[in-house]
Amino acid sequence: MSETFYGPDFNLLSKQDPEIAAVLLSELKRQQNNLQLIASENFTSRAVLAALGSTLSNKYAEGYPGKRYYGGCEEVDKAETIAIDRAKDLFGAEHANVQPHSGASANIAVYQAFTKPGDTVLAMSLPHGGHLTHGSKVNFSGKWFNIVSYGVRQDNELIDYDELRELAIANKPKMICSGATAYPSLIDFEKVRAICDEVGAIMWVDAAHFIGLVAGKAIPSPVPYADVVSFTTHKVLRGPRGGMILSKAEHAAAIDKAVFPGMQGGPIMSAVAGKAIALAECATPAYQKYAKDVIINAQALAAALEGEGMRAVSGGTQTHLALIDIRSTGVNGKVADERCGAAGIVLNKNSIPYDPEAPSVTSGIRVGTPATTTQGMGVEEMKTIASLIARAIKTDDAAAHAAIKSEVHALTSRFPIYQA
Ligand code: DSN
Repeated sequence: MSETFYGPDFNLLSKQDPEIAAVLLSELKRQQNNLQLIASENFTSRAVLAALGSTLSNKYAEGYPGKRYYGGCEEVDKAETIAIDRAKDLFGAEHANVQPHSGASANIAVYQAFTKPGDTVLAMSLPHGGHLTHGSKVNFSGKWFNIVSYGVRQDNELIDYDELRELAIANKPKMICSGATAYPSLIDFEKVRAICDEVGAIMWVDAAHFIGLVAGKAIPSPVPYADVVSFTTHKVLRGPRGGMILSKAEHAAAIDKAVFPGMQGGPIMSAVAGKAIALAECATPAYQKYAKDVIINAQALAAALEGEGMRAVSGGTQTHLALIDIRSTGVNGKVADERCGAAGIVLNKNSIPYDPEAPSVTSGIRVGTPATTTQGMGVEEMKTIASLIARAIKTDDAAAHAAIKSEVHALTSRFPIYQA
């Protein structure tokens, strides 16, 4: 069954390069047979996969539609123009750049468009959920910029907007960034805009995690408030791996120049076409229902994990992910991640706010529902998944993990993906 999913080209690949063909096949089976709860992953459509495997991959197209540095760009120009128009329509944005290869690339372009090395930027602290490119000391952002971090309050685990305002007034940042990898609540963009206006800072929203929920009209959009919104296209949004930037018209030239030639050369045109396809999919009523279901499922999963004696950080979730404090189980995040993996449940260990454990160990796990919701799972399955997670975490017995894995297989085979 799996072999036929890839189509006739897979037979060619199998003959030419059996080693890599085997990897493609076993990764397909891994995605089909395990529970995929990584909050930043999803199952993209076959139409998007078709674009990624197309001859658009062969084309160099440095520049922008109508202003390229290479000949023969008339067809890829159409794909990029369609992607730009769809992004502007879907998000009500004044400008869209669809070329960044990834979220990190998009963020390099944002820094470049609005700041110079050494400038002060206010961003969410990594241990409280910020992204790597929001000032990690081992990332370009932490090395080249003066990053001042804000976090969440210890009592309610929500962003402390008072602290954010005080830090903004004290440090006069060039840019204030909102967005996170492990923040289950909504961000108050109106409040952040007011703080940016008060101190004259650029408002940058890194919407990588939640932009798909915005696309599906399931949560409020940052686009009307922010100067610039960067994001990845492969999370809830369910497109190909890649990045994108939306901005106000006044910043269009700075963004485009920062992406090319500032940050990268030729765009990956097969991915640009895939982004266009995903954006059209996001504009459908079916996707809007999906986005709402993702949140309903995340809330059900968080509640069921609480029912198993664990604690949902900030009391639950308003998005696609939940951050779970698992200290009550006596097991740390690293061990929980390994035990769940042995049971066919793919999730990640994650620091919780004010975590006493090191980032390599952690006291928490992060669970997300974009992929299982794409499979068609609902609230009942979330309850089952919570129970499977709890059982997997609480035992170190290999036979017990094997038994849970069989139950995982039974569940995932009721919600098949990527069939021939
Ligand atoms: N690495 C990504 C995540 O999993 O959250 C950040 O975009």
